[in-house]
Amino acid sequence: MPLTETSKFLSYVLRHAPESIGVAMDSEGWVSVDELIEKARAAGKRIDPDLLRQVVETNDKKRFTLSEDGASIRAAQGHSIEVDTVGEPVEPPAILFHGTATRFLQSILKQGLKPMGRRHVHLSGDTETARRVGMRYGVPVILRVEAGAMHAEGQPFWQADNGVWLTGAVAPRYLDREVVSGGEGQQ
Ligand code: HQG
Repeated sequence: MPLTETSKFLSYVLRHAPESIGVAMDSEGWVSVDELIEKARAAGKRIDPDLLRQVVETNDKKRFTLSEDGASIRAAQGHSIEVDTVGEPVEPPAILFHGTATRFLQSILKQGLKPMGRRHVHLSGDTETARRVGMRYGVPVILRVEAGAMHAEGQPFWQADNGVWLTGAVAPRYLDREVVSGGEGQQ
């Protein structure tokens, strides 16, 4: 399969539906590479170890993580199923960013950020990444998140294998619209 198609297939299986091909997943989201390849083939998707390694290495957002011994693979973040890929909470920087689309802004400023279809709210350490995330849904807008204050008040944060910051719902009082020069979300 082409790289992008393989990446999309892996995202679906590893984040949302391991049962769709009958592959076993442990409580931390890992599946056996050998079993994944075998079950994918049975489902009509040809993947081999080299292709898998290529997808892991070239993926623009480092969506997948291979275990140190190369025997297991998991999605770094973005899950909808209940797996613990994040380990222990860590202290976040004082400010993190969330990129969204202008059409969601009113609702977000009123209700706060919610995990929606995922296990966590996803936050970025920089505005450029946040802008790219927001662009997926329309005209992007960047929110500043007072992560340090949330953390000081007891809300846990985690960092995914690929650096993306994760937390639970973010109340509106921690959110501010990022004012940017040039209108492009660049710092
Ligand atoms: C919005 C991608 C209305 C939220 C990215 C977002 C990221 C609300 C959308 C990762 C809301 C959910 C995650 C509220 C949140 N009212 N809208 N109260 N609360 N929203 O895709 O953060 O390509 O589930 O702003 O790069 O956009 O999958 O989350 O627009 O890292 O690897 O609801 O997914 O990575 O959308 O993206 P998503 P996200 P991948």
